[in-house]
Amino acid sequence: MARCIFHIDLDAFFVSAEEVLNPELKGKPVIVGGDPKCRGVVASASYEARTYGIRAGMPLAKARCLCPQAIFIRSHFPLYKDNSDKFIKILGAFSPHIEPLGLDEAYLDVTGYEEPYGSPEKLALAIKQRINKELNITASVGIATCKVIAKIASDLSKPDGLLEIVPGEEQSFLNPLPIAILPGVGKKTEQALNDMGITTIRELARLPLDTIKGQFGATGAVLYSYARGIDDRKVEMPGESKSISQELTFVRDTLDRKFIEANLHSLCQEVCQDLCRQNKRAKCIAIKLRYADFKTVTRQVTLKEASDVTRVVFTTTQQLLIKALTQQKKPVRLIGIRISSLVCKGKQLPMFDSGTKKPEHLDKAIDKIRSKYGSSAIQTGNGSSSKGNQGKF
Ligand code: DCP
Ligand code: CA
Repeated sequence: MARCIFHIDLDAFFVSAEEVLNPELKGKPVIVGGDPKCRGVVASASYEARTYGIRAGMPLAKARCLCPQAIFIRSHFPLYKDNSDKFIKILGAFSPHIEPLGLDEAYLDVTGYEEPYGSPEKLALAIKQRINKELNITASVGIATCKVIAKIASDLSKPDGLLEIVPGEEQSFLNPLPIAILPGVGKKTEQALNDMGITTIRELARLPLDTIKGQFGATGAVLYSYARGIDDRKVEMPGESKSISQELTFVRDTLDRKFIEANLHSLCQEVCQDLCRQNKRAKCIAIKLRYADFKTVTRQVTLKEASDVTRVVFTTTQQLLIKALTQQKKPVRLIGIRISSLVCKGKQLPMFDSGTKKPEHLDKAIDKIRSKYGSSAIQTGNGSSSKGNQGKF
């Protein structure tokens, strides 16, 4: 039996939440992200602001150039979290099979649950109405037999949309769409496919599996399926995090290695505290550097032994940093760290004492104190307060 999957996504979420508190904002170009005189990027733009070319992720200063009359608002995360919790609760009243993604979107497997409503479309309308009534925010819904098509359908239907791709229509729906719409096709993959003369999903779907796998490896195999509207992924509650990341944008671009290192150390402390809370260790460690010209590089290594020790993570990232800074001598705008390949503690313990016992105990104690009393409760020699806007990798 074909599945009935919904992808539900709140429209201009942060902006919409702000408009509920201040209805005068409605119908105006509104940008949530902060003061355009400060550094930072657009988190959410109202649909009116988007008509000026403003998009999420764009520097606030650029957004102000595009639309000087726009209203800029700082983010209020507790407000968004509250709305997000209510949103997920509403969805739970319609089907128990929910997979939340971020704060404002979710997949819902409603197979069988649509019957009392008469059709999937009527069920989707009931969900949209309920969200609108309780949150005063519009949502867009994509309906399809699998996740990837439901997601594309909701994106294309925005704002306040509803788009159903009925079983059997998947391929004809996908065919004319640009490849960049497929999840997994980032800028690099898009360029590589363009270089092969492929711009639409129709063209992508004509590529033999061997060719696409040879070019893009495992991602290629996934794209091969998606381009044919095949996606067997279940709707399920996400497991524990697969990676942990932190990043910060400096108030001023800098070439000062010691300063960058001190901030990197703070980020390492934070991700290691997170690791400790999750009772995990990480094997893969990466740094991200964004330069003043917005060129972004990442450097990554895999540890011989998984670790959750700040000192180990910091030393590793410090080496990556020094290498990157030696290769590119440009002022740095942003630094980030991501640790992945997380393993539960107890697994992959070192077979031999590698002589790191003492610092590990020390770091463990420091990490414990920090997770209980906060980052500033104790400082080590490398400690430094972060001078920038902190966020995720
Ligand atoms: N967000 C952010 N930074 C980004 C992208 C998003 O902080 N670069 C936040 C703000 C958004 C929220 O996540 O309101 C949801 O992201 P969406 O991509 O769903 O964007 P919106 O809900 O704002 O708009 P849309 O109507 O396109 O869904
Ligand atoms: Ca959204």
